[in-house]
Amino acid sequence: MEMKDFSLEGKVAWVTGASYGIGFAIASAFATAGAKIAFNDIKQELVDKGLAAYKEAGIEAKGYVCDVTNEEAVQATTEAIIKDFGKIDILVNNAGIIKRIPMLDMKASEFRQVIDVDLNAPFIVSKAVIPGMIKQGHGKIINICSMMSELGRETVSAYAAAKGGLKMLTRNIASEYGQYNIQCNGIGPGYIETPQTAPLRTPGHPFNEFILAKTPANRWGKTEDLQGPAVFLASDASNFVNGHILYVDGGILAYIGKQP
Ligand code: NAP
Ligand code: GCO
Repeated sequence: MEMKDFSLEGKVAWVTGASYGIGFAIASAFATAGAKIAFNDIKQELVDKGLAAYKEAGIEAKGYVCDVTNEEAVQATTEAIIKDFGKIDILVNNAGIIKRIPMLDMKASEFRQVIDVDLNAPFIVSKAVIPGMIKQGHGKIINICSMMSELGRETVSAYAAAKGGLKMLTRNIASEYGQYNIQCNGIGPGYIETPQTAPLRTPGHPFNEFILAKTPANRWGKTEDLQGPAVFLASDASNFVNGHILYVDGGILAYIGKQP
């Protein structure tokens, strides 16, 4: 093995929902490793915000307005990225939402909306990108899973169902397309400091104390903690890793939790 195996030089990566948060951190790490970056978000102003952030970080990224649940928009964006960059080597299905509502209070339409973004969309985007990966003889797909791919908790029934399904979609893409030298793996972040978890992190919030007690590292994760694992799964260094969910959680899944 050589260190160049971890390089993404000459690669083109599409990270969905990457104007900020985990997607932005992963795309930034890919750029540092040499990749060209395409990202999308659901609104032009978010894409513009992302472009400004990438520029400030010295990263030349191209942004696309695309709702990942819209199959036509995803197909058009896939074609636009391939027209602009010539290919897509790496896809990160990062875009996601959560609705924290007790199941009995959740409308079926709210449940379906979470499933649509967090599970149906990774199917739609992967389906659009895989044919090009087959044609070029290689590809990397990374699905952003969750602790909720393995665990449940109150108020996140839709999200857990979606992320559990995303774990199995990851394994199925690996099974169906591994023969074309396409590796599909997942990253399962623990509890990370991003806008999505901001409501849970207010000092003194019982959930904040709970997560600190459940995490051996005794801290919330930072988006930077996900960068190395993402580069590894996007690089040639992981060409024989397929269908694996890499949990980057500070040890939460291994730990019964600190005694109160
Ligand atoms: P975030 O801060 O809420 O960012 C999510 C991004 O996805 C936003 O840019 C959002 O745009 C975009 N998005 C949402 N729906 C979209 C759609 N239909 N089409 C295109 N873009 C869409 O979330 P995050 O914390 O960075 O999480 C990113 C991923 O990691 C998600 O899949 C999440 O489930 C997962 N995750 C997060 C944590 C954590 O602790 N933060 C842990 C495990 C897994 P808008 O701003 O317009 O909504
Ligand atoms: C929650 C949190 C989690 C994190 C993440 C954990 O409400 O429990 O939002 O779901 O977002 O998915 O891995």
